[in-house]
Formats: sequence, C-alpha cells, structure tokens
Amino acid sequence: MIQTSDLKSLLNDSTLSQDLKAIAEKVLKKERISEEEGLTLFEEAPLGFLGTLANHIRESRHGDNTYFNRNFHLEPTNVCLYTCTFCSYSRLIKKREEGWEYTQDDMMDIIKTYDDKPVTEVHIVGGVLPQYDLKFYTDLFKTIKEHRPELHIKALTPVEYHYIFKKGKVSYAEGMKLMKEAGLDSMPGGGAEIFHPEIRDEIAGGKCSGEEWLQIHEEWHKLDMRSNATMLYGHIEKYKHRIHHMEQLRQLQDRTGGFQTFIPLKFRNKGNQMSHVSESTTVEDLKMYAVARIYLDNFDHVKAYWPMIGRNVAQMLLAFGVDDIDGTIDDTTKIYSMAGAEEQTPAMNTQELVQLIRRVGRKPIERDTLYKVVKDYTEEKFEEDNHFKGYISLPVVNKD
Ligand code: V47
Ligand code: SF4
Repeated sequence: MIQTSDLKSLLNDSTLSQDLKAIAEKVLKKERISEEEGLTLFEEAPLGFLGTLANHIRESRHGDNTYFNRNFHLEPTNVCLYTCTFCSYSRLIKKREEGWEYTQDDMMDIIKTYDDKPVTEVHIVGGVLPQYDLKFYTDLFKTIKEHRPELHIKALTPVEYHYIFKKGKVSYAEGMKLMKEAGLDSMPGGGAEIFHPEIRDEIAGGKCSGEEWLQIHEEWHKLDMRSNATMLYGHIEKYKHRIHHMEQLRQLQDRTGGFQTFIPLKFRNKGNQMSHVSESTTVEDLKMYAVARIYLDNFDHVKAYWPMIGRNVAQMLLAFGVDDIDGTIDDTTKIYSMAGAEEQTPAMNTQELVQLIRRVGRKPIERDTLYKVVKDYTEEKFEEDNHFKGYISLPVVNKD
C-alpha cells in the first residue's frame, strides 16, 4: 500500500513543475482539479506521478479491496441500424443473414443455461433493430424476473432507449419508468463513446447525441436507480475531448450521484472501418485510467474491463487507480473479441479471478452489481494455488 508520505515526498521532487505540484497538493487535500489541470495531467505528467496520485486516491477509498462479480452477457442481436465506424460486431440490416437476431424464447433458453450457476447479473446489450421495441424489451425483462427474480438485469444503453422511446412516443422520463416497472435493475455504461460532437459525429453519427445520453441517465437516476459510464478512448479523439467527456459526467454526478463506476474502454482496431487507426500503447492506457481516477473525484469506482484490456494490463491497472475488474464466469460477449481484444475466449472462473488479484498484492472481493459484498476471498484457500500461469506475479512485500 502506498503511504501518504509517498505523495508528500513527490511534493519535494525538484524535477516536478509547479503546476504538477499544485495538482498533487489538491489531491492530498481531497480538492477537485480543474479541466485545465486535467489536460496538464495528460500532456505533462510523468507516468510515475500519475500512478502515485491515482493509487493514493484508490487506496484512500478502497484500501487493497478489488472487486469482481459473477455475470454473463446476453446479446439479443448484432444487426444494427447504425454504422459506428469503430464497431466490428454489427451487421447492417441489408446483410442481416450474416448476423443473429434472437427471439424472446431464444434468449430465455440462454438464460436458463445459467440456472444452476451462482451468477448475480445478466448484462444485456446489442444492436438496434426496429422490431426490438418498447413492448419487446418490457416483456423480456418481465419474463426474466418471473423466471429468476433475484437475477440483476443490467440492460441496454441510451442508444437503444432513445430509439425505442422515440418510436413508442414516450418521453425519456416515462420510458425509464416503464423499464423500471418491467424489472430493469440498472443501466450499463455503453453507448457513451466520446460525447463531444466534433468526434461523435465522425465515429457514431446518427445515434443519440452526448446530451441525450446524459439526459437518459439523469432520468434513470431520478428514479433512484444506478448506472455506469464508459468512454471509448485511443482513436481520433484528443485529450481535450476526453476531459470534456469526463467533465460532463462529473457535472451530472454532482446533480444525481447515480453513477457507480467509470469504465475507460480502449479502442480496438480489428475488423472495423477504423482499422487504419493505431491502438493506444500500454503506457497510454495506464495514463488514461490514472487521470480518470484523479479527475472523477465524485465516482466511487474505476473499472478495467479485463476481457477487453487483457489480464496482465488489468493487473497493472490495479496500481493506477482501478479497484474493479468486472468479472464473468463465462463471457460470451463478441463485441471485443470481434474487434481484436486481448481475450479471444474470455472466461475466468472465480479461482482464476481471485488469483489474478492476489498475485499483485490486492484483496479479492466478490460484489453484486450494486457493490454489496457477496464474499471476501482474502483468506480463501484453493487446492491448486499455483496452478495458473501467465499472469503477473509480484513478490509479497512487507507493507508495514
Ligand atoms: O458502447 C464497441 C465499445 C461498448 C469497440 O457498464 C468498443 O459494466 C473498443 O459499455 N473497441 C459497449 N470498444 C460495452 C460496454 C460495457 C462493457 C463492460 C462493462 C460495462 C458496464 C459496459 O463497447 C460500446 C463501445 O464503446 N466498443 N466497439 C471497439 N472496436
Ligand atoms: Fe450499432 Fe452499437 Fe455497433 Fe454502433 S456500436 S453500430 S449502435 S451495435
């Protein structure tokens, strides 16, 4: 664990600029940094400085606790009306025979395959199709709840909601209320991409705007419900667009407090219209997560979605502000594997997730979607504790 003294000694580092020292002082006093200071962090701060600050915040909030959950993904379709240039997964309606379109029965059959498994959440997200309307989704949520009431439904994004509410002629407020009544428990963070129109219009033209994305989350929070937020980074955006994006989220969070976690999503370039754009380096990834942890002072959690970023970088990120690595028992999502993510068949069982966290000196805690502790695995013994290969394994250090 990094001590406050490590942060204080940073302030005596003669190579650091006054601007960076001023930021470190703010962090030490738990004060908010400005948009300009956020930009300075991206443009000027050494990686070690960012890591020290981000880790200080992470450990003051959560100590060594590192959260994961047991969930599974359900993707109703990959056929989509929109043509986001970064998307490797969707198929246009005119090529729908190349994709899949599940009926409600198909989806219930998938959900039933998890009946004997100790999952706490189903994460539902996919393409946008006209036949998947308000009634389709409210019926689906009700049927899931009738079948397994305790299964948390984390489903759809403002991209789908904006489309189906407009089609169903209901306001955002009315629509979100109907979803809650049907059994929706929380909203995942997808569809956010980059809010600024300079970038959004280029990469995600046609779907809901940044303002609309934020308005739908705000209506959901007003119902006393929770959601997540993402940002797709490392493509054609500039640092100023990342700061603008996080600033919009910080302001909404000040108004509602409804966001649980922020998830930076690294752009992957395989099989999409942006394949000519290079992917960010690991150093840039570590920077992104650390700045997010420092900037979003009103978010409880920063999550690294390991099937996307890969196991080893996820482990490193636990020292750069991240306290949550999501989780899965059997990740069937295709959004990332089709875009060239590290994990082509992302599946880790609980023992593997626990080991991955322990091996970098953190405490593995299974949580539910709303961060209630399901089980603390700190002292849990497994039969084959040294079985797993290929993850970073740090020597155990004396933390006193
Ligand atoms: O909105 C699509 C992203 C998102 C690519 O809330 C891509 O717990 C990188 O939001 N490269 C959907 N990213 C997934 C999502 C999510 C994932 C895990 C947990 C949670 C949560 C939410 O996936 C999309 C888009 O930003 N995405 N294509 C790509 N080529
Ligand atoms: Fe459709 Fe979502 Fe892919 Fe955009 S990212 S094309 S909205 S499935």
